Amino acid sequence: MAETVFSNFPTVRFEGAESTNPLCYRFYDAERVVLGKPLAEHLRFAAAYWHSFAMTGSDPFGGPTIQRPWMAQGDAIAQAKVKADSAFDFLRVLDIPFFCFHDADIAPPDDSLSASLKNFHTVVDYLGEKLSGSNRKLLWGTANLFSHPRFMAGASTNPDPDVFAWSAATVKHCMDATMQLGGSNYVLWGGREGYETLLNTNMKQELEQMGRFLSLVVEYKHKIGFKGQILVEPKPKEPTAHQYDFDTATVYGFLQRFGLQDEVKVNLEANHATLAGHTFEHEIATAGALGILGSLDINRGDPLLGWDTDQFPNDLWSLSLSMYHVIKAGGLGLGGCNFDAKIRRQSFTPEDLIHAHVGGIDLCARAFLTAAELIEDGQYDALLDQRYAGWKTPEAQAMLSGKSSLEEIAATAERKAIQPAPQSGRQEQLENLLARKIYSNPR
Ligand code: XUL
Ligand code: CO
Repeated sequence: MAETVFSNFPTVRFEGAESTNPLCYRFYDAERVVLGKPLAEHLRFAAAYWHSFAMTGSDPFGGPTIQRPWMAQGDAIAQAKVKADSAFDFLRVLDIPFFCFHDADIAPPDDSLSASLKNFHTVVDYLGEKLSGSNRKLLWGTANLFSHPRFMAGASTNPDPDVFAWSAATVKHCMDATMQLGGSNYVLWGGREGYETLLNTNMKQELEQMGRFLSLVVEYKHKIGFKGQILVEPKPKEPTAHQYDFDTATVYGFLQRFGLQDEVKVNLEANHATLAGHTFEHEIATAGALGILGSLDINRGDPLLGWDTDQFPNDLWSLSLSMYHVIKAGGLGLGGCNFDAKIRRQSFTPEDLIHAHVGGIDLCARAFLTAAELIEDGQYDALLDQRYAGWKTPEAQAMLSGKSSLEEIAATAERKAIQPAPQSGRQEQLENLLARKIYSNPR
């Protein structure tokens, strides 16, 4: 393999909680079997092409700061290939299986649709060569339908049907590429599917367009025999003031309206959850309860800034609860943990990128081990079961299953002169149970 900016870094290894080596895993022991399978299979870690190999650290106040040496090497396709070599070498350093990409991250877009698609397929074929014979895999592919000015008023929700058609063509080719590369999922984040002002927006029309677009995607998935999952990624705002895919509950309502609730799941992101006024664990528990948990975008926001800062995670409390709800939902299945997180503007060296991922991977692993211990220990689930134990009686079951009518329930309640007694919610006791697991090293 050609020399890359990561060539000098050895592969990061598991060394245990006592290790003081800053570039080792202290908790992520990929092979370790927990709850019946290796940690690597539970967590399915992925690096994000856009944050790790494409973005340059520019922000609204200043230009690029991050070293992307491939940008200076040859023509645009040659640069894309050096970038791909570097991305695969980065996966080698972290020793993680997956990556995720948008079309625009891997290949240079062009002004015409056909020229853009030609570039895209050239680099997809190159990625295919790199994947074959390696143990790397594609977690998901997606289309960038938000950066180019043509998408400024949305992609599928654009008032101009030609932008809808351009977006449909792009997604078709991105789905083809995802299938060609053996991807496990295809993701749709509604970048600019929303509005800045109601004054120029026909919301009924735009929602109709978005529903049709998603139905087309699902139809095409079946037509080509793609075995992966179709995932929608909720986000409440940014870039638009009001995004239609606000949160998991909103997306579920939308899926039901278009009859897609058994076809589409969600890709949940921590910073999107907090922007929606939720926690990451809330979104995961909601998706679990609705049966649509698909995959995770791991990151965090900064509560003092309040926008989508996409930082690497550091909150073990929230992540442990998140992993608890992942396990309770039956695990991530074809999904995984994608680091949709970017290093800060001042962290411009290749080594910074490795530190960031090592910390994130270790935190997720530790959170998963903590959640698994909480489950194996049994006390927490027992207390939760106890809280709902009353529902196990035949009378309560009849109320829940629809066997009892409202009048029957009323008559029984009056006859028995029921008198519900207050019960403790035990919040602090439960918090202590979790805290004990979190503040001691996992076994
Ligand atoms: C944007 C975001 C995207 C999606 C993929 O906030 O999270 O990177 O994950 O388009
Ligand atoms: Co994301």
